[in-house]
Amino acid sequence: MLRILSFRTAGESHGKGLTALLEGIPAGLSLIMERDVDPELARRQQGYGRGRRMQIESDRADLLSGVRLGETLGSPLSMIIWNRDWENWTTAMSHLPPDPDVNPGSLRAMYLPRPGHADLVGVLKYDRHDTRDILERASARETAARVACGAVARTLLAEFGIHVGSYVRRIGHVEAADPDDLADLLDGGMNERSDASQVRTLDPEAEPAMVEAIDAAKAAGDTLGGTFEVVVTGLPVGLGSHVAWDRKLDGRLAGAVMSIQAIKGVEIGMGFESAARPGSRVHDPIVRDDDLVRSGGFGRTGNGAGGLEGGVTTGAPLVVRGAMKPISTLMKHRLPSVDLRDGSAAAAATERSDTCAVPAAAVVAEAMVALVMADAFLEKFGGDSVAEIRRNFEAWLAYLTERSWGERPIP
Ligand code: EPS
Repeated sequence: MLRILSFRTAGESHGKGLTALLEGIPAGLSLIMERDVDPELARRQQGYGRGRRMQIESDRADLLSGVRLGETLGSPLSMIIWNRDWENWTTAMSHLPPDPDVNPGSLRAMYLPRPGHADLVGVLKYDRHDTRDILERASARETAARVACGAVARTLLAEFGIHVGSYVRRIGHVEAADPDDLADLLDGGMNERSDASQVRTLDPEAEPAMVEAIDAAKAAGDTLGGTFEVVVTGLPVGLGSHVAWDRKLDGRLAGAVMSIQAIKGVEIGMGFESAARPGSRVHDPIVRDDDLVRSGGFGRTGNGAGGLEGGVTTGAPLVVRGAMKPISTLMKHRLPSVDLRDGSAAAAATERSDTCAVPAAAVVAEAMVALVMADAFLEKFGGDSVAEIRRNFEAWLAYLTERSWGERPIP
């Protein structure tokens, strides 16, 4: 999915912390953790319906390498997000073999795999017995490290006037109305509006119903999923490519968003709806518009394509939607499962979790989309420094402005 940038995360949910290693960011990018990364980590912690863990944590990225005197060096960035909750888990998550005298309960083993979670497939695949050996890494806590990497990617994109935002479209059965002023929100102002809502919706009328649905699910000991939309503005035409399957941006974006815990569907632009319509009501008519320099002087009268044609950016806003299933830890509606100790039928395990994390998932999806789009940007305009990339980018914009209508001689 990523061709120029690469990133890795490590860490267990209740281990000491999460590590992120990001390579491929050019030199000369102004980067300050407190300004550029920590606020994104804080955004990920928000959202109505989160569990008590988010009151324990106050995520910050501790930078170990890659920046000197406020600017990136072009070297790998390594960051650690310390888990505050670790101090409550030092026995259960110790890297040392257990003390023979330890109270077995303090090891917090779990033998009742949750349907929908990685618990069962993980213990079978990795030949473990305690599902904690799996669930600690499968946990969506890992997404904090992704958001730290994504925050750096979006800082790079912002240098070139490219902004990433998101909002929630659905929580359970409650669907928000389409924002009628979406166009006004596209200059980086989207998150100001969506972050002001506790469920990150742009529809003030849907908000109370969404909150009510989360309250009802919580009271019932159940969980709720939903859908969100990520929008990227300011992209120039020509990122990605139609020439090879693994260079098409639709696939790169879908893979990146689908890799987020609990995401079960991704759409680009009109997505599944386009399958139900005739072509004449799907494709966006092309018009000339000399003001749209980043689109090469061409516009579209709609954006059903979601900013991509042939896996290549058109210059229109990129629209990526994701569907999140409900979290698989159920407090009361515990589904049938099997006890891994003796094979007997038993209700699935339960432990502290979120009732709904769709608002946070949208922030994580912003991070993944930012990484893919920064990667595609570097693929086209790449260089070792921000200044070199700027020269390449400006040359492209100049070419788009000056490109002639010249006819080719017929050979
Ligand atoms: C999360 C931290 C986790 C969960 C959640 C995401 O903390 P804990 O398990 O200690 O409550 O709140 O992860 C899940 C719901 C899950 O199923 O993995 C976080 O930091 O986002």
